[in-house]
Amino acid sequence: MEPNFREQPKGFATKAIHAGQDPSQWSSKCIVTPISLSTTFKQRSPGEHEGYEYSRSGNPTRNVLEKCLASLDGARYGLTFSSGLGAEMAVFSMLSNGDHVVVADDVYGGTGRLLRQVISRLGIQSNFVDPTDLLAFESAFQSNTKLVWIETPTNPLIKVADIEAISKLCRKRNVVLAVDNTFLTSYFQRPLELGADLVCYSLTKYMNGHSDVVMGGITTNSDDLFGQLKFLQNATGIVPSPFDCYQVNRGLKTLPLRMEQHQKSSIAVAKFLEAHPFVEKVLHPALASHPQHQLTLKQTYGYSGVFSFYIKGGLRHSKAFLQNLKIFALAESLGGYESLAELPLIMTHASVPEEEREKLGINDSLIRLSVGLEDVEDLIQDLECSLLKVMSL
Ligand code: P1T
Repeated sequence: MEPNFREQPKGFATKAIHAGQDPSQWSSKCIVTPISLSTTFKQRSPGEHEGYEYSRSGNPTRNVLEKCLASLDGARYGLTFSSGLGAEMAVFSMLSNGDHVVVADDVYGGTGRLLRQVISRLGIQSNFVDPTDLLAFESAFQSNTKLVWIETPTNPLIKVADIEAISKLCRKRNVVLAVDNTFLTSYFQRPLELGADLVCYSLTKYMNGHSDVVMGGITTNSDDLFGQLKFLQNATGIVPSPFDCYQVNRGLKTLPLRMEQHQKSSIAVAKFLEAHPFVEKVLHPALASHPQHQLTLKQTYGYSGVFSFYIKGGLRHSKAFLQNLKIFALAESLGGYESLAELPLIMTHASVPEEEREKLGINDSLIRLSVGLEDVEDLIQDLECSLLKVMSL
């Protein structure tokens, strides 16, 4: 039986193709957004210009992408940054010495590293709490808490947090809620609809979808947050290049098609793994075995291609499994058309403190897959052959 997610309203694909792209904004009326390479723009008189003055503060190609991103999230504003972590740096830079952040305990390793090893030096402390335990989450709030940062689903343990419930906790206390929506994209989850204040992305992943750009993005409906972030984008200089903006804008045109196929293939792969004797456990929210399966169906419009599983045996087995794969490449990242597999313990989450990793279950048997757009029969066969090899070790 196929999972019964929230129904996607009509119109998303049209927005992905047309929002922000109006040809009449270009003197040549070109249909495809041009790559505007000029770093500077001629002014009529000092301080008087046509909307652009210097490419760090605003660029025509970037502007198209930012409008399209905003539209896909149903947001008033969109902003782009030189990487996902760059976007996070802008969000954390809104805080001041003495402020406090409540963070989901399972987040991308680089997000934890940024908070633990960089932002903490500015006198901003963070508490890492399980976002699926609302009571524990609420009790982590302090009088100086200014920001809540969650990923849902989380990387790499695929825990699903209740965005609406957490947004109510934040609203009561006037705390900003930021949701990292990298794993699901605007197509499968729109956190602003559920009460979030900021939606953050590593656009490097599904939104671009072709593993050839590193970029971050933020969308919001708040005039105040947009104003602060727009200022920080320019003042800190964490901006993407016009060529990269062109690529991501192009990638968005096929987002719905790609995500539909990622969803189909990842569910088929997850079901195959769940039935396999050498697999201990599969963490995939579209499967009924996932602890937040019902919440997932209520909150999201579908599921992407990234999920994790525990293989039987130890490090010897997980390493051999990854090395024997022929189609899945052993590599970090996710969300491209190509399938990837990795060991978070040693790769993407190596910077998480050891005791924290043990507590969470990021161990030597945890494998994360990013199911790509190859023929799913070939992907399943690849996994099956590799599992067969390691079973006999
Ligand atoms: O890599 P960058 O564009 O800077 O994005 C950082 C980031 C932010 N949020 C999430 C949920 C992420 O997964 C990432 C980057 N993640 C990987 C590179 C990875 O393999 O998990």
